[in-house]
Amino acid sequence: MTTAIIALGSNINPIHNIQQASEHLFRLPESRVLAVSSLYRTKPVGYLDQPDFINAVIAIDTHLDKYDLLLQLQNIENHCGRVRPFPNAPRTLDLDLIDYGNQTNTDPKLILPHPRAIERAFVIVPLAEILPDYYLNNQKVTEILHNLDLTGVEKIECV
Ligand code: PH2
Ligand code: MG
Ligand code: MG
Repeated sequence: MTTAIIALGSNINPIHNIQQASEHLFRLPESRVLAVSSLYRTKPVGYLDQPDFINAVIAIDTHLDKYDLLLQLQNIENHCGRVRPFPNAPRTLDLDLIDYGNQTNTDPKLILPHPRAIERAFVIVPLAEILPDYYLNNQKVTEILHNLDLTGVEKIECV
């Protein structure tokens, strides 16, 4: 069994899409959901001229190989109608594999841990909510959180 961390993001019909995606994650083969974060409304990072995102993080235990898991995540993205008109365009659903059992992978198709995760409050805040003691890039999540600017990341109390 390997623990994997999955970041969910959407800024087109986002609450619906994130809920759909989490239902799919509960049905992943050879896997079991360990924890689901709250939903967070977040200001776009990078390309700014787009709607706010909804972000969340889900932790699973899985027997799937990391590439099989990646394929499953891509299938869920496609099922939820992901289109990529241009880089960083608003997205119906983005599922990023953030970490897989603390393994390092340098294959450009699947870099692990996710190279930008530790800079992104929209990933670290929900991760810290569910697994504060987890280590990402050999750093405790609460310590990563401590060094981040958390503006623009707001927990949704009630959907
Ligand atoms: N995803 C991006 C780029 N910028 N900003 C927020 N707030 N949330 C995201 O999920 C996000 C982003 C690329 O995947
Ligand atoms: Mg992404
Ligand atoms: Mg992605």
